Amino acid sequence: MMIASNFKTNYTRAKADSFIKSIQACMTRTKSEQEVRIFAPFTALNSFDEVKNLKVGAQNFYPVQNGSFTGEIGFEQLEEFGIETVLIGHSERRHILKESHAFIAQKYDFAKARDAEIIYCVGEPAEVRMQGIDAVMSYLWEQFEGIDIHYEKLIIAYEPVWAIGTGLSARLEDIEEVLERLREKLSKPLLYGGSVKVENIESILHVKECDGVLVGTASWNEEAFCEMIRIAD
Ligand code: G2H
Repeated sequence: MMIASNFKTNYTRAKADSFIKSIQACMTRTKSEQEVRIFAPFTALNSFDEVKNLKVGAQNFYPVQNGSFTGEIGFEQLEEFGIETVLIGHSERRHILKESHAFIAQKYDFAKARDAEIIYCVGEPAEVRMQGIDAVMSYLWEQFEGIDIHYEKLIIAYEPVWAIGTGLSARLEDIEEVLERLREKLSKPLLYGGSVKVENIESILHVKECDGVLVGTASWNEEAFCEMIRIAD
């Protein structure tokens, strides 16, 4: 199982640092067969000692090693902190930051060429969900166009846009239906994301074909995130 925390645009460096250290301590108290990831803000990407299967990752990057891209972070700067895992295609970047699919695919290819682990996020908006499962799947498959689905270090996160940060997780049967349909073509780990919390993580992790979760809001409390790791253990 994989359990990943996405800090999004939260935490000062000191707070993120103490959060990560406390999760490392939490993991020493668990069997921790599961893989844990923490996607911290750039300002908190210190070099952390690896504890069991916990890795700190980057929420974003610009698809260059370095260069003249004012305000952006290239891969050289991530590698300096030993970052080996990145998020690509998160709905907030697709919809709020207006990243095009072509740009997302470019980022994917770049991270792949650098041999990074990629958590690739896909998800449909509410209006597509209302049209039924076939519309949802067509929408999701479009998000895989030009994406090498055989890349060894690919992990997929299914995150319905309408469930993100709303407190309203998708129904278990809907998650299962989508993951089963994705599984027909994808052999990589499948995560679910969208209002995962202490109260629902166990049932979500029991969904067929679910290999883990990507958690935002509910993971920003270190006791809650530790409890989720314990539940997934
Ligand atoms: C989806 C998720 C984490 P939340 O963005 O990627 O956030 O758990 O707040 O819905």
